[in-house]
Amino acid sequence: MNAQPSLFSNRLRKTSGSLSTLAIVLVILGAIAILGFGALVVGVRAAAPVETIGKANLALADGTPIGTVVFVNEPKEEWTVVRVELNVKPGATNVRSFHGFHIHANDTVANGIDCQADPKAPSSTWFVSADGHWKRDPNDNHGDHSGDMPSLYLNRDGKARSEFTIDRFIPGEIFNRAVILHAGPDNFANIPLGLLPTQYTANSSDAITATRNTGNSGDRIACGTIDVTRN
Ligand SMILES: [Cu+2]
Ligand SMILES: [Zn+2]
Repeated sequence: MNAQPSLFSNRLRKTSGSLSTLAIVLVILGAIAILGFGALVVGVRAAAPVETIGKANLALADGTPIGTVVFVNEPKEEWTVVRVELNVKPGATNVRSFHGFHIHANDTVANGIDCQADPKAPSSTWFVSADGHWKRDPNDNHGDHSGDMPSLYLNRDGKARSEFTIDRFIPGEIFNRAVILHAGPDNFANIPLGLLPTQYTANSSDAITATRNTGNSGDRIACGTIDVTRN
C-alpha cells in the first residue's frame, strides 16, 4: 500500500527536480541572451560613426568674449546642428536685430591669421584676417557659399540664442575656419536688378560683385576660430 504513494512521490520529486533543473538552465540561457544582446548593442554603438564637435568662442575687436557657437554632427540625419548663444554687453558694439553670420575661410596668411583686430583702427579693418566666406566652389555666389548660415537675431539686451540645422558641412570640414558676426543684416545677394520700377538699376559692377561675395552685411564685429574635437 505504501509502495505506490512512495513511488508516486518519488516520481513527483524527480519531476520537480528536473523542472528546477530546467528553470536553472532557462535562467542561465536567459542571462547569456541578455549579456549577448548587451554586447551586441555595445558593439553596434562602438561601430557607429564618430561624433565630431566644433566650437568657436566669439570675441569683439577688443577681445571681449561674447559667447559660443557649437557645431555637432548628426550622421544619421546627415546634417550639423548649430547652437549659438551670445551675450553682448549693451553699448559694447552696434547691436541691431539681424546680423550677417557666416563661416569665413581663414585660409590666406597674407591677410593675417585667425581673428585679428585693432579696436582703435577703423571697424572696416577688423577681422579681415579671417578672409572671405568659406566656399568649396569658387564660382558660388553669396547665399550658396558653404559657410553661409542663417542670420542671427540679437535682442535689444544684446542676447541671442539660436539653434538650427545645416547640411552644407560637417564639423570636421570647418576646423580652424572662423565664425564671423557682422554689424548689419545680410541681403543674401537677393537684390532685384533690372529696369522695372520695382527693381534696382546696377550702379557699378563692383557693387554687384561686393553683394555677390558678402551679402553686404557690413563690418565684422566679432570673430572666433573653430576648434574641432571628437567624442
Ligand atoms: Cu561674413
Ligand atoms: Zn557668403
